[in-house]
Amino acid sequence: MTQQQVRRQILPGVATTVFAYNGTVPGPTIRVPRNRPVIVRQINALPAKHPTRGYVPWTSTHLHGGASLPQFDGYASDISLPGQYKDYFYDNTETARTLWYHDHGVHHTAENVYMGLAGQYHVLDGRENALGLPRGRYDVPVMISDAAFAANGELLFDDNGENGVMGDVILVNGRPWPVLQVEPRKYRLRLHAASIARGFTLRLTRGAVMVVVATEGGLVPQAQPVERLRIGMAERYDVVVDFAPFAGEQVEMRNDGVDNSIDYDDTDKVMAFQVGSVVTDPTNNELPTVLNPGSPVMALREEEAVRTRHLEFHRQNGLWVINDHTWEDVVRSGYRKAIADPAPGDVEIWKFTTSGGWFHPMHMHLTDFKILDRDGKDPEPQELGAKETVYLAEGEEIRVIAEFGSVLGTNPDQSEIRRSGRYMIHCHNVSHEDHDMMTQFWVGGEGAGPDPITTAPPKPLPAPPVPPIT
Ligand SMILES: [Cu+2]
Repeated sequence: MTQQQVRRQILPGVATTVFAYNGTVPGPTIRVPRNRPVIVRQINALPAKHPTRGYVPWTSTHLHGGASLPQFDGYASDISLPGQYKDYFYDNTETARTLWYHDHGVHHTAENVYMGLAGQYHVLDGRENALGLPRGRYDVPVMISDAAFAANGELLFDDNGENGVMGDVILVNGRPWPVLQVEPRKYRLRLHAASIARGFTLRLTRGAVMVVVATEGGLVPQAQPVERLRIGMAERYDVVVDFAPFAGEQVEMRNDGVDNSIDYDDTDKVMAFQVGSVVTDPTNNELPTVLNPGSPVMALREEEAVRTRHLEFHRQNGLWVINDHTWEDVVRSGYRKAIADPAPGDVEIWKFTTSGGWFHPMHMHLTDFKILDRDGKDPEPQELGAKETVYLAEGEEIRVIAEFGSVLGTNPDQSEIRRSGRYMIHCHNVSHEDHDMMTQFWVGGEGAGPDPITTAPPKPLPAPPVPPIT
C-alpha cells in the first residue's frame, strides 16, 4: 500500500490535493476471510512536507477494530517517515466485522486522515455468510466525512482552535452527496463516520427503516430496526435497508445533526439511493432477527468485573486531557506511563465521564466492550452489540465492561490467543486526539508484551519483496 500525494477531482471543475492509499481516496476496501494471515506493507511515499501546513507527514497505520499485536497496532509514536516503509502483520482472528485502516501518526492524525488516509477493511466468515445477509455488490461501504474547500479546490484545514474541523461539504466514500443506483431489494450498508470532528444523526426519507445488524465488534445478537441513528467519529453500524417498497423512487439519507457539531446549509444531506425496478440477483436477500446470540462480549455480566476504573475527559489549560493526562505525559515517561494495567483475562468496568461543551467518541484499542448503561439508562438500540468506540455526549456518564487482552481465536496449538502490551485509548475527535486526549493502558502491567516502537521498526526504501508469512 503506497501512501502518496495526488491530485483528484472531488468537486466539479477543480482539482484537490489529497493523500491517497494506492492512488485512491478513500483507500481501497480490503476484504479478507477470517483467520487468513495478511501482511500489509505500508510505504510512506508522501512528500517531505505537507503542501500547505509544512509539517513532516510521518504516518503510523492503525487497523481500527483489529486485535493486532502492539508493534502492528499503529501506535501513535511508532512512525514511518517519508521514504520509509513498514510491514504490518494481521492474523485476522476477529469474527466477521467492519474494520477500517487509517493514519494514527502522533500529532498529525487529523490532518493526515482529513487529507484522505483512511479506508475500510472487512473480515468475512462462514458463520455470517450462512445468515444470507446481502453480500457482494449488495454490501456497500458508506464512509461519511465532511470537508471544507477553498475556491481553487484545495482542502481548508481550520480546526476551530483544536476543537475539530467542520466542513460544509458532506462526502460519502470521498464524493460529495453521491447518488447510488440500487435494485429494489435488500442492501447491507456499512455506515461509518470517518469525519474528523462531526457527528451525524442519520435517517432515511420515505419512511425507509435501517435495521442494525452489526456494530464495530461484528454481528449484534438481535437485529435492531431504527428510524434514526446517531453515529460519532469512528463508529460503524452495519444496517440492512430493504429498497423493495421503493421501486422507481429516490430515497435520501439525511443528517439531522448532533449537539456540538456546526450545521451549514447543506450538511443535512448525505446521499441518495435511486431505486430501479429490476432485481438481477435475488439471493442473499435475508434479514434474520437472531444474528449472534452467543456473542461472548455481550454475555459479560457486571458481577464478573474484578474492578472499576473511572476516566474523565475534559479540556484544561487549552489541552484535551484524560484524567488530567495527555499523550505528551506518556512520551515524557519513556512510554512507561499507563492509565490502567489489567491482567490478561481480567474483566473490568470502565466508567467514562465528560463535561464542558463537547462530545468525545471514546475509542479503546484491542478491546471490544459491552455498554452497560448511559446515565443509568439502557444504551440506544443500535448500541446493543460489541463496541470499541462509544459516543460520549456532553455531560454523560457511560459504563462499559470488557475482558482485557482476550482475543477471539486460537493459536496453531489450539490454545486461546491472548494479547499483552501497551495499547492506546483516546478520543476519536482526531483534533482532540492530536492535542492531546490520548493515553495508554498496559495489558499485563509494566514490561509486558512486545514494545510497540522498537519491535518492528520501519525501514528505508527501496523495499525488498514482501516476505512470506511464517
Ligand atoms: Cu474529544
